[in-house]
Amino acid sequence: MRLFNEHTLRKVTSLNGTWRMIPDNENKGLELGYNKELPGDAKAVILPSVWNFEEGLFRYFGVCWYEKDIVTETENILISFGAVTGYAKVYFDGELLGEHYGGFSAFHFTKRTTAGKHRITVSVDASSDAQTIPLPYVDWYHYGGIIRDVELAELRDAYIESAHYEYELSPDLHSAQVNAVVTLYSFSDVKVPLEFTFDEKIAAKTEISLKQEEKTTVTLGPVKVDNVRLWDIYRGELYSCGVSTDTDDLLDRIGFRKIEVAKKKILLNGKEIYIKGVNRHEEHPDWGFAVPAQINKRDIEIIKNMNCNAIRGSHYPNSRIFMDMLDKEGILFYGEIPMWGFSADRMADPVVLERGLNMHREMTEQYYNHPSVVMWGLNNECATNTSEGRKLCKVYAEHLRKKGGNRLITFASNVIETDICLDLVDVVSVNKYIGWYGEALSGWKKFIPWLRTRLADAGVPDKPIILSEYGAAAVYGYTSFDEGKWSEEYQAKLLCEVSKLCANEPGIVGTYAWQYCDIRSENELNRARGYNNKGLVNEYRRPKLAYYAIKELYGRIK
Ligand code: ADA
Repeated sequence: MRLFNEHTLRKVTSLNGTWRMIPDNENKGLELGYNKELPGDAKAVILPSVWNFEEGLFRYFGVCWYEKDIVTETENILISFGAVTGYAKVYFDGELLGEHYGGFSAFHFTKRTTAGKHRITVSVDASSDAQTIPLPYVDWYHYGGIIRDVELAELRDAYIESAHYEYELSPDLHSAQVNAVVTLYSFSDVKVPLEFTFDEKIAAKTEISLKQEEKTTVTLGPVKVDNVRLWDIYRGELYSCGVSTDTDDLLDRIGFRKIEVAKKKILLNGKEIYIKGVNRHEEHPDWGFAVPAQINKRDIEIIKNMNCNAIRGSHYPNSRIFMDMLDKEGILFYGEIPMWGFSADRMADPVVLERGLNMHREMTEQYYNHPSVVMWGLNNECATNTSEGRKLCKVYAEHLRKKGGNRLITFASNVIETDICLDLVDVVSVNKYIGWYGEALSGWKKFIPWLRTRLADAGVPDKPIILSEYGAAAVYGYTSFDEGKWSEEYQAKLLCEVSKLCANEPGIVGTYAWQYCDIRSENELNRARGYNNKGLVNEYRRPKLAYYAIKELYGRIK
């Protein structure tokens, strides 16, 4: 689901709603023929959703099978999934159609078939091991399921798989040249007309020959845009654009903006900015990862109300509709893959490297046109102080520089003292929990100015620094005069003191408080209530004292 219609020509039907589902604890579904027909005791579930809220499945992290019967009117179809947590295998009338690994990005499969009744079956494996991303141990919950929209598109011979709008702004940022880079796929050898529309006007036209079962990429344009309305913080200036053949189309929106670093600063459209951010998990206690669009919208309202101008999508790609909303509201987004807490030996595993790279490929591909995405994160709190970590970071950074568009590159380091990857990025991001784990709150006063010394020692004196995580847990409703740990007072005090120190420190260009809302955590033993309680609002989005304190403070920072 997007915030606008992506198609007016292509016939798309939502496959959300009722499916049949059954857990497969022993992973014997294929042997038992689940791919052809699920057993009679499969139960009805409503998608998108996580299975953990179905009776008896709260702590189930294995395989589940889903099945739905569909009727098609054409021979060529495309089945798309917004996201399926873990490993998905998709069967069409019992035959394997394709597989996809990675829980937070979209994927699709095409099929040439006959018009009529068909069956789609999906096995979803949400288990984790030493080679999965994320690993078994994380500080959030491993929900399983088909967590984002499922759609069926009925196609003619050719369809538009993707369209990237690449633009170059003039040095004064007053005009731009835009090209549409379009990838098409065809079920047969055909010649199709192709049109690029920009801001409701036809910008370029051509005719292209497509080969059967092949992808073809063409560039259309450039179109010149004068008097550009720039996309900026709180100014979601968007231009509609689209490409179409005679039978298919793909519509989108872009925003013109320029993000760069210059001598310890981040510049947006040539002007210095200060990031007033929060970390946010796309999670809700009653919906898991299948957060309804209405809650996503409300989250943005609450975050904007707190005078934030930025969100870090910790720790995985968020839903497209959420990205559309950020584009419209003019909020900056920092996107990353769920590579959280990987040790050197895990990062040295070629399976991990390739899986992570593929997740980056999908994230850059799917987020390409979103102006709100200004920063890519390679990973979070990994062994970036080791040669294994450096090797992996180099591969990901190279990919992002080539394919990521005009975005800054970073990663969140919790080993800043010994990190050896700082030269690979545009912005140095630091996670630190002084005042919560270990050291006393007063430690921040030394730590913040020390960061600049550390960067100089690391040979990167001019890189801007962001505090990508800092915070303290507060159990919602627990208040106390003594400002003790777990109280709302202590949390508010810590967040404000640190945010203020950062705002007054030259070379620190922003903060992402940890975290927007309380989230359910795997780390039950160390987490009161089984939640990470460092939210500025609780899991039901009710404000704690820190919410008002940060709102007031961020309101004062220019
Ligand atoms: C880490 C991690 C977060 C969260 C946080 C905490 O920095 O990146 O996901 O677990 O610690 O609350 O301890």
